[in-house]
Amino acid sequence: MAAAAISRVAMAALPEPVTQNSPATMPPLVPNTGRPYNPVVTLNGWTLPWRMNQGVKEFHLVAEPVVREMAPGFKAHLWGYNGQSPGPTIEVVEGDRVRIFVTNKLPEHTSIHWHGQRLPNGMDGVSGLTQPSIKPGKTFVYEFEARRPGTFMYHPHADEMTQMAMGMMGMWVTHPKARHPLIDDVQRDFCFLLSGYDIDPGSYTPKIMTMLDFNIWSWNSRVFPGIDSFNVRLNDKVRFRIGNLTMTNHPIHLHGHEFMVTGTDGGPTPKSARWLEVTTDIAVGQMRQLEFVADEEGDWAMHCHKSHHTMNAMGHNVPTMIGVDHSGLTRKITRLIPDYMVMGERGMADMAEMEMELPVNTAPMMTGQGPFGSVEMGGMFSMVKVRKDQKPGDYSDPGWYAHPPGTIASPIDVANAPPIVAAPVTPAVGESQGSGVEVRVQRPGSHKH
Ligand SMILES: [Cu+2]
Repeated sequence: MAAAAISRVAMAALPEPVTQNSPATMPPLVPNTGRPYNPVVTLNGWTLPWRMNQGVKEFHLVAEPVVREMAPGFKAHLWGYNGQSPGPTIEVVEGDRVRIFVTNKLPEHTSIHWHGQRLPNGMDGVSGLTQPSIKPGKTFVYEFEARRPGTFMYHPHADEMTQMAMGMMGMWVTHPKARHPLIDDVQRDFCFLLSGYDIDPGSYTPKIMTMLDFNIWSWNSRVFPGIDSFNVRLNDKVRFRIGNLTMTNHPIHLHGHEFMVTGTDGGPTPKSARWLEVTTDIAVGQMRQLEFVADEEGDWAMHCHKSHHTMNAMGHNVPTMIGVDHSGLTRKITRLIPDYMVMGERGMADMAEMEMELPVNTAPMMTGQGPFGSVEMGGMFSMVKVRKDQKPGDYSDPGWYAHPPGTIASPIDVANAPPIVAAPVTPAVGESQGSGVEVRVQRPGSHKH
């Protein structure tokens, strides 16, 4: 039998599938078998345990319908793996031989494509092209060597539109087997996937035919305020591995620090091709690896910079009402409908503050209580909490940042403020300081000497 062929004996006993029911961020899974590595932390997720079988790392993924809490009070009926959407992160080491059993408990066939991996063609998971689809109730086995270190993804390559719109995806991290010139050691290594859904307020199942108009923009199938913060110690080197399996690009923005993109799904980026940024666009099907030293204390926002992606389910047909005076109309309507309410006359911030009754299963459009009031965010928004006293390896939420006195933007008492001093006059371009000379354009040839 060829070395690359799957051992029929090994297949005889399937490893017990492990299931996770909590959407909480699980602590890193420190390896107790196989080669050592520094594990990642999956945002509002977990790493799949494995068993060693004669030198092969064996995992068991179960494709199945799941109920995912996307935020407190908002549950979605998705499809995922081993109890959650996204599925568990798979962590291996460069050079590991990996065997993954995939059991299909969905009502239709599926397959798994190992996005970004070097592997034998027949292990690539493209239903119909490289393998027959995995029919409901059946188990397939994939086996290959994790040939290069990096961050990868997994997702079905069978009825993709439906299965990815339903949340079937996961991350895969291959750690380097030794010190790698382009892969730095970090103290905190976070990973998560960007995923988008179209779930009407009050309903539970995503609309799978949606092409563009998604209304739920999530990180690992969670939306703010349901997304955990990234809690780190001051001066930690921090890495984010972010994969995009939505249907549009997401410019991911970090406050208070600059980062470098140190890797893509193609592997580590050469040092000469790295530059500092505070926002990096992650296109569909891409992975970006961001690294920075968290050397500024505080609660730093981190979010998608498309402002509609930091909101939860909303009616897209709401007209822009800024500057419209409804007072006369409202009075007339209130006579007929006592609860009538006008929205958006001064902007949409009121939406976050008013206690409007929501349908039973949804998340408010913009919400999240911060220490100073409503954060007016939703969707793809979280925080990096940098603290001096966060213990190494402690990922728990340290609470709100206590700002040193005098370091918070604050209101001033305009009435009792010193008199306004006129700003110094700045000469316009073409004017010399205070001369008041007007510049005239002369037509060529009209010079007189
Ligand atoms: Cu976005």
